[in-house]
Amino acid sequence: GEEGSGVLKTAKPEPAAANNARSFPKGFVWGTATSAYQIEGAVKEDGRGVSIWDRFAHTPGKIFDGTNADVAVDHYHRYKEDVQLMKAMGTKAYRFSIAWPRIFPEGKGKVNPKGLDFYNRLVDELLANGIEPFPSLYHWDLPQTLQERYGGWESRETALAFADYAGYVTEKLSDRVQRFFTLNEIRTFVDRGHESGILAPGFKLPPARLNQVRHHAILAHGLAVQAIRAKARRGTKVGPAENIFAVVPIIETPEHIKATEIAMRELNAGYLTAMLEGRYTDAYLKAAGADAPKFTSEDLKAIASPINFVGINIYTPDYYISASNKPPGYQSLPFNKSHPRMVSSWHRLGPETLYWAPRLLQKLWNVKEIYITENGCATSDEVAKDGQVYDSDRIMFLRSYLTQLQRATSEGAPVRGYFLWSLLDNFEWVAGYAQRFGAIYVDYTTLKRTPKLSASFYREVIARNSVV
Ligand code: PSG
Repeated sequence: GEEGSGVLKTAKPEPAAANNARSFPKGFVWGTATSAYQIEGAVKEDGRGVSIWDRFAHTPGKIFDGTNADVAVDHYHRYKEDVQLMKAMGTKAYRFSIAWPRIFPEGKGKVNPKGLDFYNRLVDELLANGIEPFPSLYHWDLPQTLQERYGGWESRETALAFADYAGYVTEKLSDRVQRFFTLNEIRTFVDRGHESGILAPGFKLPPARLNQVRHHAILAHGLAVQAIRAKARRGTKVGPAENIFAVVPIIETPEHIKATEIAMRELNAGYLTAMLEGRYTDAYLKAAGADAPKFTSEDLKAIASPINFVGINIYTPDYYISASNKPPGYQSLPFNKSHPRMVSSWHRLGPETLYWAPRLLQKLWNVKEIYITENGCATSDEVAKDGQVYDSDRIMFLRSYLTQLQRATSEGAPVRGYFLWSLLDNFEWVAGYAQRFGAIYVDYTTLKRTPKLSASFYREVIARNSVV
């Protein structure tokens, strides 16, 4: 039959080279990633409840282009077409998120079976097409009721409700789903949603309350891991998908590498470090002082519940050098004005992040299984006269990052898979539809999908299991 459309239809992959120095390990998992609010649309269908993102996006002045994701790219109705597009690229895995307010419209209490049905259909469609589902249980769309009734992540109640929801989904899907991610990017929704307030729910909390929000979010992760274990069918695996500070020693000398190891542990102290060590670091607690979160040793035990893998979303670098003359021994480097930038204001080019993050996770915490749960970039894509989208800049970005990832796996870093953000152009949060991250272009008037040139590039990478 027809394989996809546009650029993908004409591209013929070369046979995989037998012994290519740029190869990835056998069985390496190649996938794409999306999230519910960013692609689904159908926000009022089949009993879905309201989320904090519906509320936020409908508040005038919050979204750059004044849009919302009521329709988004209509994935809720077009999921079958989208699965065919994944298949045409040769991907064998798909990371999506489950919308909590579709399952529990009020966050807890009464369940909505029709909401679950959508994910049942999606999972079945993926499996029928040889694509492994990797769902995340939370990608920022908190049920609005939990925000109003409990103050959202400011309350422990939200963490408890999340664990119940996670257990319920596990009970229903783990006959077909082997791997779950708990929460996507705790750092981003905590800091940007509750400190700068540019993401939902749009708060600017003082430090003590902000630290408590962060504690409840990592507690939610830990309690969900326990709930998933309790309800799992045999072989269910679970881990976080965190936006770590991706630190890089700008010069690879032993002292700068040492400094970067310390920086990695301390910068991520409120997130991955706590999850992997079951403690807040002394420096973290000292810096917080009287504003430190309130917690029990039971909390810390839950937060550090054993996980099967660590998912990391990686976009932008933080460069470090040693500063042995002043404790704690590391010093961040400011970016030169001319450092290569991507379209998103926060995004700078730093391919070495995909080498250093896995290496540091292995070195510091002996992590045995790592997924790159997101990597990609927005580019200024346009449809050319011939109907194609020639995103050579995205290809350059991906090639440079994947080359560094291959360096990591060739040295034995335990990276098992990579998910390109994103499958499709979609609702990019505060940027609305103004930033396109997809390997597949979406015309926002007709919702027609057109694979970009980068989709052909990615298909080549996958077919050869090698960065080319
Ligand atoms: C990721 C990284 C940064 C900011 C925002 C994100 N950073 O380094 O400053 S959001 C993340 C998210 C997904 C987004 C995608 C692109 O998980 O939903 O669409 O990355 O921003």
